[in-house]
Amino acid sequence: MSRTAFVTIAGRTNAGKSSLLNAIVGEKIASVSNKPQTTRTRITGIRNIDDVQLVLFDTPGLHKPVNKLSEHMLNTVKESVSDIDAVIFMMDCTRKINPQEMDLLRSLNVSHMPVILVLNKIDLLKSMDDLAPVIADMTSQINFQAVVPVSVTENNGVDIVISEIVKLAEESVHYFPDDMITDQPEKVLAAEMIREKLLELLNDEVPHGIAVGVEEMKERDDKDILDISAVIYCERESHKGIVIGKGGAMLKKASTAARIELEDFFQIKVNLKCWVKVKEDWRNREGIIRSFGLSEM
Ligand SMILES: Nc1nc2c(ncn2[C@@H]2O[C@H](COP(=O)(O)OP(=O)(O)OP(=O)(O)O)[C@@H](O)[C@H]2O)c(=O)[nH]1
Ligand SMILES: [Mg+2]
Repeated sequence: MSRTAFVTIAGRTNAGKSSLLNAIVGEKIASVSNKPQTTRTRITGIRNIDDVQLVLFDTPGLHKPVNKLSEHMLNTVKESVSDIDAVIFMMDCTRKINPQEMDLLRSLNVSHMPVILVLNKIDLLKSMDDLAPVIADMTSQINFQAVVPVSVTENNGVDIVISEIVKLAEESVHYFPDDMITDQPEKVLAAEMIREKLLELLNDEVPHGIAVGVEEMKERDDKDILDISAVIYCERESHKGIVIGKGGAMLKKASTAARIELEDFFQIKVNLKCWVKVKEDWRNREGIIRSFGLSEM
C-alpha cells in the first residue's frame, strides 16, 4: 500500500525554509536569498521515496507585518499549518527564538499537531556544544516529535529530516503524479527565478517592492529556443531607475543570471526579454496583490 505525508515548513524569515524544500525535492523550485521575506506564497514540493510520497509546503517567513502584502503572507502561514500531518518548524540556531515564533509553536501544541524542530545553520556555530542550551530551552517549553540539527547548505542532516517525515506518512493513494516535483506553473517558476536574481543584486527597499510576471513563454516552432518575456514591477519611478541601472547595466546583469538558470532548469536555450514598469505602492493595493497571484489560497 502506498503512503503519503503532508508537511508544512514554517518559521522565521531567512531561517532556510526554501533551501530545505529544495534540498528535499532535489531540484531548485523555490527562490532563496539572503534578504528577508523572499517567499511570498505557499509553494508545494513533492518527493517520492519508494512507496512514500512526501508533499511539502514551503511558506512565507514569520515577520512583523508592514503592509497588505505582509498580511496576506502571514495568513498563508496560518492556513498552511492545519489539515496536514506535521509541521517542520525551522529555526536559525544562531538566533534567539522570538515571541511570534513562540506563539505559532504554542498554537501547534494546542492543536496537537506533530512538530519537528529543525535547527538550521549549525555550520555557523563555533562549537556544537552551543546547541545543547538551545535544545534544552526549546524542549522545556514545547513538545516536539523530533529535534534535528542541520546545515542545509552543507547538506548535513537533511536525510534525517526526510526520515522523520517518512515516519509520519499514512496509508493513502499518491496525491500527485510520481514525476511531478512542484505545483507551480512554468511561468511562475520562471518569474521567481528572475525575482531571485533581482533580490540578490539589489539593496535596501528596492528588492522588496519588486514583483515579476512572465507574460509569454513559448518554444519556437523552427528552433530549440524558448522565448520568455517578463515584466518587472517596482513601486516607484526612482526604483525603476535603480532596477535598470546605468546604461541598463543592472537589468542586463540580472537577466543574464536569470537566463543561465532558466536554461539550466528547462534544458533549452532561452531568449529572455525583461521590461520594467511602475505600480505605485502596489504592496498596499489589494487588487494588484490579487492580480499578481499573491493573495492567500
Ligand atoms: N550558513 C548557512 N546559511 C544557510 C543555510 N541554509 C540556508 N542558508 C542561507 O540563508 C538565507 C535564507 O535562506 P532561505 O531558504 O531563502 O530562507 P527562508 O526561510 O525561505 O526565507 P523567507 O522566504 O524569507 O522566509 C540564504 O542566504 C541561504 O543561503 C545553512 O544551513 N547555513
Ligand atoms: Mg523562503
